[in-house]
Amino acid sequence: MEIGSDGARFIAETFKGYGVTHVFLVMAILRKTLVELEKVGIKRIVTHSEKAAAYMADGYARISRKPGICMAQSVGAANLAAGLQDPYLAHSPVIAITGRKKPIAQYRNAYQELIHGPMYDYVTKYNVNLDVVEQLPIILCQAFREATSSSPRPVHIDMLGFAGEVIEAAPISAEPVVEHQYTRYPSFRPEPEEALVKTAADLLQKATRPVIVAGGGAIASAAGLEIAQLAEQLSIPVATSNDAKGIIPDTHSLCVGVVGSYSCLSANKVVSEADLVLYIGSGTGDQVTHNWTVPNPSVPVIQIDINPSELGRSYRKTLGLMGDAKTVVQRLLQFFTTPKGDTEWKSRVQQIVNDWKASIEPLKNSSDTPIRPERLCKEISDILPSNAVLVADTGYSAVWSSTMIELRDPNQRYIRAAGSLGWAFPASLGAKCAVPDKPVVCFTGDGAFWYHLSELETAKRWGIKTVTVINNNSGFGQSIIGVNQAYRESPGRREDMYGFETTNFAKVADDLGCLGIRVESSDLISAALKEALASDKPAVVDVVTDLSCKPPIPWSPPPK
Ligand SMILES: Cc1ncc(C[n+]2csc(CCOP(=O)(O)OP(=O)(O)O)c2C)c(N)n1
Repeated sequence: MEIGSDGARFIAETFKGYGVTHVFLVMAILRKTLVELEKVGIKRIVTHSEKAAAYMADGYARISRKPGICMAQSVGAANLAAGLQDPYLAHSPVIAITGRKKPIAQYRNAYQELIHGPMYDYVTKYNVNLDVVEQLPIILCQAFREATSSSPRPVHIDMLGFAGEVIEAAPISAEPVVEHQYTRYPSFRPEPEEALVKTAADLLQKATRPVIVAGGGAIASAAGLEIAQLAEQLSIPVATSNDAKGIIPDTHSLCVGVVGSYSCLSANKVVSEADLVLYIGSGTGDQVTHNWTVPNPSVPVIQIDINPSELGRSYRKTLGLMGDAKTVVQRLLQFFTTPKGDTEWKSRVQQIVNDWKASIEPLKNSSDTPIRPERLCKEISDILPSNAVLVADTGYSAVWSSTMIELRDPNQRYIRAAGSLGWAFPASLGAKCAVPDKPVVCFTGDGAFWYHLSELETAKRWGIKTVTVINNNSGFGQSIIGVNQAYRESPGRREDMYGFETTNFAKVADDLGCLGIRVESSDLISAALKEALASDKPAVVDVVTDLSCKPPIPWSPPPK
């Protein structure tokens, strides 16, 4: 670095060294740094809200395996913090940078400013103030270390100066140091003692109805190949959390689908019938276990997790293996040299899966108008390119995409909101920035799309060519059941709680310089998706669907 350098140049050089290609922000933050970032070739994506910037950084991080960076000035800090909830829940390494006014403005009614730290406490694993430029080399490196290590999660740095200008303007003589270990996650691949792995292998060998449940940690570890090998060697069915959908293809003979509350009937049934559950990188929270009923709490469990605090958190009969998913499964594989071949359990599992697939087939082929979401999902499955990234929103968008869209190629990726409505569209733009050569398809409801509709302009401005498929039923479909339950028989304007004006998002997209295609008949979905994927503009496929359609309620084990 040049002699007489400053904080701005130091930050830009450090980001460059860590392999950062994009930062996502709302002005005004680190303005001098933005100039330096241009010089080193890092794209500065200015968004229309801080929350969208955080979601873009999140989508970028989940797909690139590198930290995603988002920034906001002092008054934007609360908006940015709100955008960290989803990456926090999804274990995604987002680095958030904000500015904070100088001490002279503190404790005397500073304009536009609250204390930032507490707003970030619950959405980060490392949340610090950076007050003098000499801290830059220490704190920037620690931010990358924290974000990518053990179980990844967001971090926050609050820099001095309402736009961080105190830090970026200050001279610094230190050279940037890049620790390559922390440019990507997982930064380390720890493994447990051999004896524990042997005990786990013995349990797996003896079980007659074992099942694997893979979670987001298995995706973070890129353990798909090893999980498929273990499953095939032992004829073990594989269920996944929503986050791990696609870790083995949905069409694999041992794949039983997504288990839990946003689930495939087949997965809940198979996991309920298992006599041993092998969790691989799964949080065992309420959603993946359908409120801790699937599997039954009495069932023995083997749990692999990089974070030892997770081992046995929800299931008391747990053998915990602390380590990286991919590495631990590789160690387990060493104990199984001959394939188990076909088993009674495998036949039973395949029967359950075939029955479930046959039961949804008519809906997937429906030609009803308005269009059924199941048909839309089938058309997406048929068209989705073999290297595509599918980004899904929460609520029914997560249920429809998790259960009805088939990922048939191991190179396809699936990410979904950890619960924040509206996440998917900006996250898909971030994902596309991470993999510009791959097709990125966003699957969202109209209620979710409204949140960050303005980012269509960002997509156009930066040429971020995603395809956004809107399941447009002019309302909050998932809210209807709850609203009806609240009203019961009483009269009233229940539709006010979930219904919207009819909106043609294709026209809106068109007006913003994107490609917009409105689809009102199921036989036209396929051509619209093809045209959108081939387009040289960001595209919106606005599919008019039926507000009354509901995915099936998740299967629960019968009470004993
Ligand atoms: C930030 C946030 N607010 C509210 C919710 C609750 N919520 C979940 S799904 C949903 C309705 C979603 O509507 P839409 O995106 O149109 O999809 P649809 O259910 O109609 O398929 C709502 C309000 C949420 N998950 N996140």
